[in-house]
Amino acid sequence: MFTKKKYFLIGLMFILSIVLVACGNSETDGDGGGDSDGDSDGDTVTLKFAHEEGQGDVQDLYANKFKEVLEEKSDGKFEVDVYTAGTLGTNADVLQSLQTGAIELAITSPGFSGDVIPESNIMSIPFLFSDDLEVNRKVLDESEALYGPLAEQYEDKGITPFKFWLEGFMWWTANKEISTPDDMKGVKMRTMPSNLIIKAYEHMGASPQSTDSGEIYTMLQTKGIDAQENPLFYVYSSNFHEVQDYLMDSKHHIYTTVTAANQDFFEGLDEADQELIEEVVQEVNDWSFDMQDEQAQEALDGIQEEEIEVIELTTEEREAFKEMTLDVRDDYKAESDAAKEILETIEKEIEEAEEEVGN
Ligand code: 6CS
Repeated sequence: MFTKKKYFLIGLMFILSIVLVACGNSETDGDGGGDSDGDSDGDTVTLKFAHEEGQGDVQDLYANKFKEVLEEKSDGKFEVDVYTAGTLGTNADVLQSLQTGAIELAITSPGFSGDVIPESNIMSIPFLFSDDLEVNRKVLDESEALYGPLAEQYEDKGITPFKFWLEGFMWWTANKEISTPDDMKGVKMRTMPSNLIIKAYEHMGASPQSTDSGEIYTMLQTKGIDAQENPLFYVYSSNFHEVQDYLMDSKHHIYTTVTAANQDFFEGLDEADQELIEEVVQEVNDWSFDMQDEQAQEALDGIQEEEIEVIELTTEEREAFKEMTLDVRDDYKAESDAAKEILETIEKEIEEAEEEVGN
């Protein structure tokens, strides 16, 4: 559990990070407010790029690849500073900093933006996406629902979303086997804070609790929670396998996220720079699919060396959980006209992609 000393240290780190960001801004701004044009030193523009994971995790590899490619392709005009999780506050703080322009770029996940941009909860509906990652990759890359009405919702909140992408299937880890709705009853399941995720687990009979990612390990260890959901690479790098007995290949969901910019910053760039950034995001996105796959494979190999039982749910078992969560689709559609359009369109797109990729 977190002690007062830990809270004090975390608080201190957060205040320090805010001061650092503010100092960075004041070097070049002179306007005293949140900037949105990057810090420029002569001909070099320094961009702050924050993400939600630790060093060496999928988002960190993505952000560093972006840094490498953009710095090279812009001939040094852009310099990118990558900030890992926690260095600029919580994931909710990062989202807010992206909105205000205190940072220019971020990887921000719907699990954290769902209550700010309710339509982004489309990504949090379990059993919506395919159990074929190639199908999901195609949908995330090309979807009219995502790059039309959903993108508009991000823009209304001051964010330009470039690309939605995936970090692998979500797996359950738990201190008991979970393969039937009966097994799920009353399980204290840790989730990200989005309301829709919490509702979905309530429908499954669990007792969901949202906590900050930094608290998951200790809460599992002290039995404050029984289970959690995350992609394999994250289970492994966070050492959840040390404090859990079962790993369920449930394919109940994919972990999706979005690479985005502060809108004022992006729209303030000239056309050539906008195109360059979009080109680099697309290149890194294409690269990230195999990268996340390799990370998942390495993690599974590592986890299997430990004392943890791996359970693969059958199609029928997965179907039973899916049935229990269908109501959240209605809740999502009731959110707004845009939400209704997004869900109805993406359901069709997933079906079409299943046919195309399957053939
Ligand atoms: O479960 C979480 O909170 C985290 N999971 C991942 C894969 N990325 C960031 C997030 O903090």
